[in-house]
Amino acid sequence: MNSSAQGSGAARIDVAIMMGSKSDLETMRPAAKILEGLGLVVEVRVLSAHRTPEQAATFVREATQNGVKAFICGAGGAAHLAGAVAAHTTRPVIGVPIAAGTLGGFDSLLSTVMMPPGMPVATVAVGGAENAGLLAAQIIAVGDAALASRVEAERESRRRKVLESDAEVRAQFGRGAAPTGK
Ligand code: C2R
Repeated sequence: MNSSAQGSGAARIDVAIMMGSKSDLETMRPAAKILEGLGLVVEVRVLSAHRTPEQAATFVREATQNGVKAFICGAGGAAHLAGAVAAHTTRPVIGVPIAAGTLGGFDSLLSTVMMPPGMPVATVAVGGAENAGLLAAQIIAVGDAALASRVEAERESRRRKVLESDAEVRAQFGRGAAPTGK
């Protein structure tokens, strides 16, 4: 992870991953992991629309100027981070609702997804950081053939794992089972 603490500098960043609190980090880590595995450069920041509104807005504007291709924003509770980020950029913004507090994530899901017309936030499942990373990669891959083949290979490896599980389970039951010798 690129975890430069100040501004966004001149280094190439493909995807900015933001979260409202450090308490969101373990939920958000899979986004960074999948993106880095696909060869993309991420910058990961703890910045809050509520608690650090100015720093969050400055980061988004600077990252946009520096060519970031997508933002992923995770927040729990009254999750306004993704919407606030969308207000400062026209790059794609993907929201990850986080289950924090008493309502199990339904609060953050609605706060993230129910954006007004003109301000889209592509919202994944509660806790769906891995899908957020994959979605960002798929968006970027539209203009990047090498990345597109890495995304396709990743999809293929999931396909293969399911088919291996299928073969294993079929071997235990019914017509897929190995003959018992009776
Ligand atoms: P703490 O654990 O720091 O008390 O935060 C965070 O994302 C976290 O899930 C509790 C929850 O508050 C969320 N938070 C937001 C925003 N900033 C922090 N929803 C925001 O800007 O939307």
